[in-house]
Amino acid sequence: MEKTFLMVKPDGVQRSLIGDITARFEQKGFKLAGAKLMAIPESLAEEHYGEHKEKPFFGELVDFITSGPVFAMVWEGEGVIATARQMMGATKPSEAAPGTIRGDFGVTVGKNVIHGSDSPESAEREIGLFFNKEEIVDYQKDNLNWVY
Ligand code: RTP
Ligand code: MG
Repeated sequence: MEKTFLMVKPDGVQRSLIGDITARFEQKGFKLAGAKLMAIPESLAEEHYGEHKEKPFFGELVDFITSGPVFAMVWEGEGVIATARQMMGATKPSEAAPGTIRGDFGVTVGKNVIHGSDSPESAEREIGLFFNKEEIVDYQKDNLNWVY
């Protein structure tokens, strides 16, 4: 089954949004496969956001994502990579629709509450960067028979 990497960013953790954000993906019908609260080392932040290395905001982005704990998660489900991006909303909260996570909780692009993988390739790469194999749990969830 398809998996994606999602992360409540330091602003979301500080604003007590872990529960609300996690609930949205549970209620949608996706399955949590791994989760942990963690501090991101600078080297991991630089690797994770490597695609933005040349951008003017790269330094700020790395400083922000390492400024406090994040809540890292792996979620599983049919089409979860694209659907989670829809549920997150546009990168700029000012352009994110109401009802999306960034639309409901964010104000500025720098503190936009959540990260999500943007493709199957980045999902595989980011899950590998943040989680060991033993931290990803394979289990049955019977209520999902009513989702699929
Ligand atoms: P993310 O990677 O965090 O899930 O966000 P995203 O795919 O929606 O956006 P992306 O283009 O990958 O940008 C990564 C993060 O960089 C910050 N950003 N700041 N100051 C700026 O103009 C600017 N542009 C992007 C945002 O926090 C964005 O989430
Ligand atoms: Mg991105």
